[in-house]
Amino acid sequence: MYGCSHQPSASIIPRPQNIAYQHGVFVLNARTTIVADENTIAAAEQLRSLLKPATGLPLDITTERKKSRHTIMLQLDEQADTLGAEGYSLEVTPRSVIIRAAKPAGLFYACQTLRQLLPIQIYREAPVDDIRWEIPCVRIEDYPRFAWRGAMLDSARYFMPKEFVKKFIDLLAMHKMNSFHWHLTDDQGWRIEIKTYPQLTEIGAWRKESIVGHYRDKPRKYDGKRHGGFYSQDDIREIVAYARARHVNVVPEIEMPGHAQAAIAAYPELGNTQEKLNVSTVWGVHSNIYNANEETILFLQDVLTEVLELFPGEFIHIGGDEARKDQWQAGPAVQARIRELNLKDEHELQSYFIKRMDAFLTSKGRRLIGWDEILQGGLAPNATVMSWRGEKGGIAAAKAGHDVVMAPTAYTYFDYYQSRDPNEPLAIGGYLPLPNVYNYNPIPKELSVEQARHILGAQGQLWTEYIPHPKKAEYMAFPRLTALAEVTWTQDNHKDYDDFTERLKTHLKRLDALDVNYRPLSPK
Ligand code: TNX
Repeated sequence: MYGCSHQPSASIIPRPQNIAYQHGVFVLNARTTIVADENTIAAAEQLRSLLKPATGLPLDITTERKKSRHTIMLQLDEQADTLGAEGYSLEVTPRSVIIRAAKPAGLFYACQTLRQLLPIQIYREAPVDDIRWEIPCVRIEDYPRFAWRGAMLDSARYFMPKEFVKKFIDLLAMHKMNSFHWHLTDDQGWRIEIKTYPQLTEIGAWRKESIVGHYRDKPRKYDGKRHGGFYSQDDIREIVAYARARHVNVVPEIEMPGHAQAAIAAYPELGNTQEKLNVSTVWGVHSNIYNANEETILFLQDVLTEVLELFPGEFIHIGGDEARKDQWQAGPAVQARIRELNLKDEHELQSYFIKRMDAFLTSKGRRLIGWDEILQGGLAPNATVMSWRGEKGGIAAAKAGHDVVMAPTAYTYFDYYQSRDPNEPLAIGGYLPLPNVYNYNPIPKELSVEQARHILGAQGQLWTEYIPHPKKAEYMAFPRLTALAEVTWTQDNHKDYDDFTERLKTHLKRLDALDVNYRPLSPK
């Protein structure tokens, strides 16, 4: 056993691209120091605070490059950029740990790997007794396959408390995922404070009650309990900063022109009918969509102006999905607008609507992203497409030279059932067991190498119609999200489902330590 108790493999998820185990171990103890310079001091402090709770070790940080034993060295090194902006190398010998990356994100991911090389108790939040903090000697070179490795959380159908949003972001970062798509508005709730339009949250953030059971149940049942909540702009700044410190970009989604009933309930002039609407208490696709008046477009641009101040990331998601056109067809004002703008039909009007947002966001130096329905009636020039109704929309967009994020229902909808067990907790429907997620390849065969460069990556969707609280969100997200982490990080030829499930057994113990209510693995 060459003195190494961890041979031959540590259970790292997502699996690194290249990993070679060597003999021996590095032991983290009271003599260990972290060596940093002015470029890596922030990463060093972050590493110290990752290691401190469970080990209780003070771990001094020094900027002297002394060649002593027991050092963890962090180096930012432009030479390391062959491994890309998020790649890193990690070399563990009995004397030292050396981490190199071209950019801070790489250092961060190396530290995530280092944690996974340690005993699983490293994920505990208070000192663990009787443990030798051994790290097996390895050489790792690692970098992600895709730039967009994400998950979407729907905070609109059920309000998700701020503390859970942070926990979710932490879990993404631990899995080297870098994109948190935050669904903030929908028919059943508006969840982001907009100072110019206070009724969006005063009225739009609250609904009378919620469905109990499935919305197709007959008779439909309700809980009779008011539900709601929203994130103040301070909450959002806090969450965005929290994510940023973990190299997670937050992509806010403000839905338009459909899924707009909560906003129309708050400001009826945004709608198409004179009817007084409530914040919706049912699920499904609604007819109440924004009208396309100039005032409404300007209202949404005002909303986006506040959104841009809160979310510094490049991408802003404008929804675009499931906008039923019946009210536009029936509405004389909308029909007049279609004629005035010289458009063919309602699809072209939707396209016009999205193009206005695209031009607006582009003028502010940002990029619009929307669900694949934004292809209908013509894609806006700078738009990126999130392909959910299968991969067709994504393929068409990539062929037309647009960037794409893959989010197809068949592989990435974590609101679907995880097994056929009748005791599985209530879900929206569908069937998406763990191996199906794992075996997904976000690059469709139909694309040439050149076109495939437009596939930025993939993300998992946590729609919450049937997920009223964080514990159920964790149940639905895990372990499927760990599989998606490997889909988006690890090269396809390094993936192996059996090997993954072996590693997952250890990894689930880490999730236990983090109090994640994952779904247990099905027996083979
Ligand atoms: C479709 S996916 C929707 C959501 C629902 C989801 C439920 C998408 C862009 N729209 O509004 O929550 O199905 O699976």
